[in-house]
Amino acid sequence: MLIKNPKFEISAVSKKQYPTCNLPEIVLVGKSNVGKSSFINTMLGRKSLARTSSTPRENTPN
Ligand SMILES: Nc1nc2c(ncn2[C@@H]2O[C@H](COP(=O)(O)OP(=O)(O)OP(=O)(O)O)[C@@H](O)[C@H]2O)c(=O)[nH]1
Ligand SMILES: [Mg+2]
Repeated sequence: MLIKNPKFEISAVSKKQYPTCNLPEIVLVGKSNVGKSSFINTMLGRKSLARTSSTPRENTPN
C-alpha cells in the first residue's frame, strides 16, 4: 500500500461532521492507550500525524 500525502482531516464527534469524500475507510479499534495512534504513525511513516500520549500502557492482562 502506498500512501502519498496523509493529512489529518477532522476528529468528528457527530455524524454531520463526517467527511463526504468517497475514499475507502479503515476502522482501527482498541482500548485507550494501547497504541492505535502509534500504529497509524508507523503505517504512514510519520512521527506525529496522530497524537500519542506520553505514558505507555502497563503490561497488564485484559
Ligand atoms: N512498549 C510499547 N509502547 C508502545 C507501543 N505502541 C505504542 N506505545 C506507547 O504507548 C503509549 C500510548 O500509545 P498511543 O498510540 O497514544 O495509544 P492510543 O491507543 O492511540 O491511545 P488513545 O488515543 O488514548 O486511545 C505511547 O506512550 C506510545 O509511545 C509498543 O508497541 N510498545
Ligand atoms: Mg490515540
